[in-house]
Amino acid sequence: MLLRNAKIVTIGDQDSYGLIECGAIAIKDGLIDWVGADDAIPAAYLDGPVRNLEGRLITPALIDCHTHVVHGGDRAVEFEMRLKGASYEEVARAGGGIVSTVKATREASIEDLLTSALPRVDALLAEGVSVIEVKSGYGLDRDTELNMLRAARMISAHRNVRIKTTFLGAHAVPVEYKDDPDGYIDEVCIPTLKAAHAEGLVDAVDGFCEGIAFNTDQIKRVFDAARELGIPVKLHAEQLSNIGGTKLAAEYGAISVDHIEYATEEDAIVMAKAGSVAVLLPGAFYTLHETQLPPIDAFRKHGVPMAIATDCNPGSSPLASILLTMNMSCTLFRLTPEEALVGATAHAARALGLSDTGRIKVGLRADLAIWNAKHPAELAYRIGFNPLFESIVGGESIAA
Ligand code: DI6
Ligand code: FE
Repeated sequence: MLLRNAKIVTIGDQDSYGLIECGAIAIKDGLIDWVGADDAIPAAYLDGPVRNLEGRLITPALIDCHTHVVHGGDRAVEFEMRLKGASYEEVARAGGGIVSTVKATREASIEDLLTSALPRVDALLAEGVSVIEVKSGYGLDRDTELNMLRAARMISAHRNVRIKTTFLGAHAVPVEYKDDPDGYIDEVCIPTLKAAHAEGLVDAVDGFCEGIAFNTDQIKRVFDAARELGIPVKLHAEQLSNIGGTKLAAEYGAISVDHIEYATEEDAIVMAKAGSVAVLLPGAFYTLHETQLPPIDAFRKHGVPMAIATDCNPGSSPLASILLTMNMSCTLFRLTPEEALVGATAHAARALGLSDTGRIKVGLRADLAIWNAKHPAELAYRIGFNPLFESIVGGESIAA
């Protein structure tokens, strides 16, 4: 198939738009076979099916590289309680907070988990997303953590989307281990990681390194287990304070370090050395009324690739829009629209360890988004407006 008469945003190797004003893309066997100027199309491609895109914009399909779309229940009532003045303790005493999501997730069947995740997935797909990362971490017991990962993997049997699953057993301390987080790590988290890996369910291992979650020693034990199994690691770090998670993650060659509002320039330097991607999550920053900005200038200065993601979760980021995430990354974090688009494509791919998608380049998967837009900055610019015309995932066209 040949797509012609389009404005193409290839995302060049310099992490710039890489604009082709009037271009064409040839797709063969699900891969990009040729890309170039419309007036230089090799004759052979003109013999096959040709589509005239009438000047529309083509970008790499978007990638949401950090989500918790699989979970039970929601926390809308808690949201309302807090806005009526309830304190964190009152919310917790009323059974709210992360504990309530763990309870609802444990009560859900795999089918329930899948069914409740699909509308969130659909919202992302409607905006041109082709890859979604999904974390466990609301089960915090063996069976529920495994069910979360199984449900996540089932998504791609129901939708044309690629799913990457991340084991996040070290997300929170469950009530039954309230006074023994070390016991939880050693007796539940690590054995569950091994079981999930044995079932082939784990693409990466994550943790929440924070005062309210796990310290660096506890995360280190999880990372050692991951290393033994040969699984790449990533980490929720320095979201609310700086306790050294970024440096630990870099020591383990983390593919990404996520949140990192409280990271320092020194952290940026170790991330650059380790080749870790900085995953910025403006939805959580917005929801939590956070004021500490991630060290964007230090990431730029030291060449740390910046990705952005929704962090779609029922507590700190009930956000299922990658386009709004791009807008927030510009407005709240002062990314340029170009950085936002690279962050939701090429760098998001890298944060997942994927080298076959995220750019428009010969040999990569034909994962494309076609927009009713004239300039790529339009994608980050509008709020609550979706200009998607069509998605192409692995060469297969999906009408918007
Ligand atoms: N960071 C967060 O902000 C959330 N998890 C995490 O690792 C909070 C999750 C929740 O409140 O449900
Ligand atoms: Fe998260």
